[in-house]
Amino acid sequence: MIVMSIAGVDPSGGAGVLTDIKAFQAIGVYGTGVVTALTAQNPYKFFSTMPIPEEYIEEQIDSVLDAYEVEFVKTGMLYSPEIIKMVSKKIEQYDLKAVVDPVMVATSGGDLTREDLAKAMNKYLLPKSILTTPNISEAEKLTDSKIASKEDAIEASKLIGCNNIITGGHLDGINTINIDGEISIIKQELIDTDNLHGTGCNLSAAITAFLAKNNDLYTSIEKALDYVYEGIKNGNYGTLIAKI
Ligand code: PXL
Repeated sequence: MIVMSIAGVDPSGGAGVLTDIKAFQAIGVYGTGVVTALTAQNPYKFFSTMPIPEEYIEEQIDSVLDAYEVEFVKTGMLYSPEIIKMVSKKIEQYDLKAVVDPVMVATSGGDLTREDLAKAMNKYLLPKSILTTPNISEAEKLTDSKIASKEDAIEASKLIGCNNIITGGHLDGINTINIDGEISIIKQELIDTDNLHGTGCNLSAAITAFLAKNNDLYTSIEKALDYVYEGIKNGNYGTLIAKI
């Protein structure tokens, strides 16, 4: 069971490819990591982004997949429409099952993308993906709508071009799941903490790992939501620590 993260590096280890690998490891699958960009940041402050050239991201993907059989991949910070296009080409080429975290802006306020990526994600990436995991503001960008209620989230989930979970951290803990057009709601208790850096990365990485362990999509989402909840509850140093 080898999975892949294609994402940016947060050197403080709370988000991005480093945290993805930790989640993969905690859940018991072997993680590989392709880097799309370096960032300089910590859980409280975002300093800057240094993107990796697109051809070099492609070379990293090819070099790993040249050696390893990978079925499930998770994407995080993709930074530009060109990178999104290239990654969607790779998904097709290697017949990958992709969980897409449609990262656009860091919780700390840093800009993780060169420009509005929603259009490129909708056009190239989501139609080839098995799941996307937007938070409320990402779902608003993907669907060009406003989400202020459970009903709004359900409507938005129907507009997104693949299976999705719209996470409810900013909607009273109401997670809206749409799998093959069937809507489910999983409501979670919100924990009063600012220890939330990397929650989105952890969720999509955990879903990917649970899928690789042969869970179906809904079960993988359920288990990953529990995993992240435990991580937030047990977190320290301003970031998540998962215990399973
Ligand atoms: O959670 C979004 C995210 C994704 N990828 C990287 C990040 C962040 C948020 O800080 O730093 C590299």
